Amino acid sequence: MKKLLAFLAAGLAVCVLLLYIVHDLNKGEGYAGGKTLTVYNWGDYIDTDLIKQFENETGIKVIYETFDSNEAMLTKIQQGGTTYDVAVPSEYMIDKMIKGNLLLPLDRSQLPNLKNIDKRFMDLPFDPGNKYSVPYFWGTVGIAYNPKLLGGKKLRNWNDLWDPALKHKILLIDGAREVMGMGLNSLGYSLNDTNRIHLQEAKQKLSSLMPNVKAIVGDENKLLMQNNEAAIAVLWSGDAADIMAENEDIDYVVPSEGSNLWFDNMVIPKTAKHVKAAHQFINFMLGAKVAAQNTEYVAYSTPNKAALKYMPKDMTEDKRFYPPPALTDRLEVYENLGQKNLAYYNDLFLEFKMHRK
Ligand code: N2P
Repeated sequence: MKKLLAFLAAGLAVCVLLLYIVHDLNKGEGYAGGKTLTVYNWGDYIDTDLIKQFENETGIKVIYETFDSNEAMLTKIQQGGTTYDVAVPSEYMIDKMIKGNLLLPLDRSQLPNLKNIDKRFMDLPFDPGNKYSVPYFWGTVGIAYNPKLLGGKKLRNWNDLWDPALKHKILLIDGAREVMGMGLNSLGYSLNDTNRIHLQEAKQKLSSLMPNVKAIVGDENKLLMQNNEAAIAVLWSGDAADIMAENEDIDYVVPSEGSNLWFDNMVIPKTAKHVKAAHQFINFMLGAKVAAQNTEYVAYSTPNKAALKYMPKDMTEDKRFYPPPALTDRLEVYENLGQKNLAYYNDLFLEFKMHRK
């Protein structure tokens, strides 16, 4: 009997210990009892050495996850399975998340490095006063192409892509706003157009581009272009910069009909469990030297003015990736078009991908 009791007591002790560990892990504390921070960012969008540096400097363990579209990020945050402490949405999604009460206001007193950001990237319409978000990277959408694989052909406009000579040559970003925006701009419409007839026209026009489309891809576009396996890619500017650093033959152009100017900012979702650590991480990423190293690594354009002096001039003086206001002024920023319109964009994009007429 005594043996049985001892056995039951030992079993109970093991159960209590396991419950304690599970509870501890759910709180985001690791086995060692140290703090953790869960960061949710776009793929290929950070120098991972900097994550290690942050961990060494603060003792906070970073759990790092990636997404490949704003829509996928939003769904995951809303599902709530994982609680993210820092995320990096784009402007129209930030507007949507603010309106949906999904973000926590930032505590400026914990972000002294915010002074490093160029005023040009602060106080933008999607987050007046930067109450909820701080700039991470910015850029354009355009065309990267390899004239050597196109018999010397130069591309300047969206409409150039419909040339029958470009059969099976084009890679497209797997993004509804980007591809629909290109269709709309190619017709002379705004990339924020919500007129159903215009949107249908854009989808029809995109369907007629299909013979020239080689693939609709995510970050794989970079290797395909670098290795001369594809001649043209519609992509975000930073990916073009990255590709061009590896393959000198490639050029990048922002099409003359107009295109998208975008901003990706760091935010703290309302469900965050480690708000202080989230501020520490954001402030760390805003540091001038850290931002310079991160920018050299990911090749996107930094809004961090103080970082520029630590970066090579051939990078910061390249007007294709640091376009002056004269160019950016004629580009459009995606607006939050509301649930119904965004769903309509997504549906048309899906139909396009499925080759439906
Ligand atoms: C990086 C993705 C950049 C996202 N791979 C542009 N919003």
